[in-house]
Amino acid sequence: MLVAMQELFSMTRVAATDAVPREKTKSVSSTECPQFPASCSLAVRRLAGLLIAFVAFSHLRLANAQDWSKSPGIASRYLQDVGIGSDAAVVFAEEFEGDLEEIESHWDTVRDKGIMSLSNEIPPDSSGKHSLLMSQVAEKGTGGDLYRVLKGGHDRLFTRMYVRIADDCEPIHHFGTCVGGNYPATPWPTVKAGQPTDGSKAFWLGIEPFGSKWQWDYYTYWCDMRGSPPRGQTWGNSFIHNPELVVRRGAWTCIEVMVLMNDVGKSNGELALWIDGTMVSHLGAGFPRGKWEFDKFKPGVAGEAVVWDQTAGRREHYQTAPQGDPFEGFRFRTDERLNVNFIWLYTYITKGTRGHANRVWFDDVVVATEYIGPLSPQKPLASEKSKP
Ligand SMILES: [Ca+2]
Repeated sequence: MLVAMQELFSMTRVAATDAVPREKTKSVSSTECPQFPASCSLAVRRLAGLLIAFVAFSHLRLANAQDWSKSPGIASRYLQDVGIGSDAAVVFAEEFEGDLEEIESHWDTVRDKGIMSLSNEIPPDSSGKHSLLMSQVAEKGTGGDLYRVLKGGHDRLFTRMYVRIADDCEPIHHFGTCVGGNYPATPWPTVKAGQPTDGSKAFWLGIEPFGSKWQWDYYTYWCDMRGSPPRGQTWGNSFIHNPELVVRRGAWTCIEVMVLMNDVGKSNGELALWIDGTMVSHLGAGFPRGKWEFDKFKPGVAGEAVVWDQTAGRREHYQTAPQGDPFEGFRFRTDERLNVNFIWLYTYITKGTRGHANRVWFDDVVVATEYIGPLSPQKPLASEKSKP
């Protein structure tokens, strides 16, 4: 049974890695996951998309959105995360304490245990003694995986974790910080790169350190994701493009991402991202304004935009509104049974200097239905408070 699982897991990863060379990916027809009939022109579809965004925006789930944006977070009630796992809103917490065998039992799939070890490096304000170190040796495998099913799944989920990428780490091809959903749920990763997902079966996204740019951004797959020339192939769509959002190698970083599933038939799904407790991105139906450049949405940018018209099989250039066009929101699913039901921590490094160890540490992972926030420091002792 175990072997069968490993073989299947291996096959799924091969499927993902095979798709990496961009030019070798098959062309994807819009009919594979049609938001609109294929016979509609791009202009009509864009207009319809804007109307959907407007309607969704007019019914924006502001109450839903605002409750967490003003919240201090669950972690504020559990100093150094002590006891946070018992909070009613927390669905999973991993501190990487105890021995490796016990830690592995918390996860449904653990791949390449040989590169994993416990490390004495821990985030500031962490209560523990260890973090998990993945040390991938260049040209000896591609990295490791920790994957867990979140039983039953959730329509709104926050995932917070601390990551530390070594100061001498070489560019990372893909990285998790990955959350997503499969219907039905699978106890191992089944993502397929290079094509939109089936809206009734899957979606996923990671917060990634984007190659040699070392810049945090989303890497998102869903059924309406945008494509690129020359054949409309799709790779993880990104939504930030802020050169100031630099990955600080050698330092611990707190990453928290929120996924809000759409109502079936609407594009009112949302994503939000916090880095070290500061919200750096929030996207939903009607916000922010910006423009598309193929598979990249650039917030705050207006002017000439370009998309790949899947129906006509060509580029289409157009001018945005003066302040940019409102983002249309996410239609992650076409079936309400699809929700957020997995978390996946991994490194995937395909190039590097032979023999060089590319090290990444993970710690203090919390998954919850409410905003979590960064670790809260231990309160100073009364005697320290009184010091001048
Ligand atoms: Ca720990």
